[in-house]
Amino acid sequence: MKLILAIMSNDDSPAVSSALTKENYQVTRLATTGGFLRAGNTTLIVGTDDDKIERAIEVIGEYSRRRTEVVPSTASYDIGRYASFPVEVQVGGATIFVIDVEKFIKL
Ligand code: 2BA
Repeated sequence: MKLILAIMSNDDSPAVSSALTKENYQVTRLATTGGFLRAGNTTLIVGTDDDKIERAIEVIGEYSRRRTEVVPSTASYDIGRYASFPVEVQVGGATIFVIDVEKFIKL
């Protein structure tokens, strides 16, 4: 058995969590904070059999893929007026650790 720790954005975690649950993985969601940005993110804990790890990683990747989104920039002064221009930002992505589980007990 192995334990997956998957850190992702708060926006992606509900979709990842429900996709995993639909495929019969057991999931625990933790509200976490990145040490560098000090912004909230989500860590999912998934304990599962060794042969189900690759599929779980696929599902996580499918719903938290790093992608580009176009958002309005903060307004700047241009052609005699303040205007907001769309800018491309990178969102999503997941950091995944897979750890061997020595013992798994449910009491
Ligand atoms: P990512 O590398 O995609 O990491 C996203 C979040 O995943 C991190 O949030 C942290 O919560 C977790 N994480 C990543 N690698 C980890 C590890 N080896 N151990 C434990 N947790 C880990 P933040 O710490 O807020 O970092 C946000 C983003 O800032 C990172 O995105 C990376 O692009 C950048 N970053 C992080 N530390 C950096 C540093 N020392 N110098 C420059 N950039 C850094």
